[in-house]
Amino acid sequence: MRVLSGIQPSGNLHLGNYFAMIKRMIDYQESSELFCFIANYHALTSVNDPGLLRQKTLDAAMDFLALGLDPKKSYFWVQSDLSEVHELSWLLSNVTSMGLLERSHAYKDKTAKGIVATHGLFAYPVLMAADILLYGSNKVPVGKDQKQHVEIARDIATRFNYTFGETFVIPEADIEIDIATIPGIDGQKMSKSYGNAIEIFSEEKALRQRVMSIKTDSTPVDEPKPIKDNPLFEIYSLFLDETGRETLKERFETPGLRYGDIKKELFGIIWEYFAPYREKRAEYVRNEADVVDILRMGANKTREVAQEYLTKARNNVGLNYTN
Ligand code: AQP
Repeated sequence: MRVLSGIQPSGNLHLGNYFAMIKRMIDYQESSELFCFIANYHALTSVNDPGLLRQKTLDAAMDFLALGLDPKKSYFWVQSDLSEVHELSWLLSNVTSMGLLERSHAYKDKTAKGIVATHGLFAYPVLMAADILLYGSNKVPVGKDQKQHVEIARDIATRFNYTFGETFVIPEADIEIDIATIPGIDGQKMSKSYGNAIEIFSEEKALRQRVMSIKTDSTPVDEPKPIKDNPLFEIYSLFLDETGRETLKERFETPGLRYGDIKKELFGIIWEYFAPYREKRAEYVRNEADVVDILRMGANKTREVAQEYLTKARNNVGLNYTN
């Protein structure tokens, strides 16, 4: 089985990215063929600072490697190293109706938040479909925000296969229900670009400050605290198993709990959880040239798979006019 997912280097990676996607991808390495890429073409829809894009691309690569992505076992590359994806994107564009793209929630949400409504942002789901279909992916582990995009990829693949004959694998989204949408410190979806993220590789002081500013309600100390729509409870729960979650729930429901104490505890848990990964990451930072080599080799290895699907698609639509 092929499992694929990507991440935009549009900022620093956060707990939402980690628990909904990165951690699950890394777990998949044991049982599947894993395809993982840094989506820098996609990031261009929101980043227009070249230095920042370069830096965040390398940062994301180091994050993934430190968190356990094994480039020998898996396919790991930077999206822009395989321009094949653009050719496929164009082929897919021609079986994609405007109506399908107009229904994209992500496009509507982003433009409502002030991101300029460019053609790139509008066509984002087509490029994402190309990312998925180019490698014959069966499963796409994502957070709930990306579910619709995977459904669009399925629609496009189905339409293409129907029009030009069997070409692509029809992929499916893989969403973990318990962690479908992880809230940020303001209770909205945690996002790199909304200024509400808890970053996994923050400095100690910045991390403490972030955790201490998680939004809480004004329930008096001597009353039970709500757990529903409570970002503090939800973020803390990410680090617990079922029994731990039950215990945390009881603590919230017992009068006397102080949010400030829970936040301090949570800071300690996050800091400890990522400690071994921080050390590994520091090694990659010291050896940046090795990271670049890993990415180049990853692109070469992945190109072979991309060529196979692209050639098939080119032939099936009739671009190969010598046949
Ligand atoms: N808050 C979240 N809860 C659950 N899943 C999340 N993901 C992101 N935020 C949450 C999942 O992380 C993966 C990578 O996301 P992405 O970088 O490709 O794009 P995104 O969904 O747009 O993430 P951000 O952080 O919100 O980035 P910006 O601010 O640049 O748009 C995806 O699987 C996503 O579902």
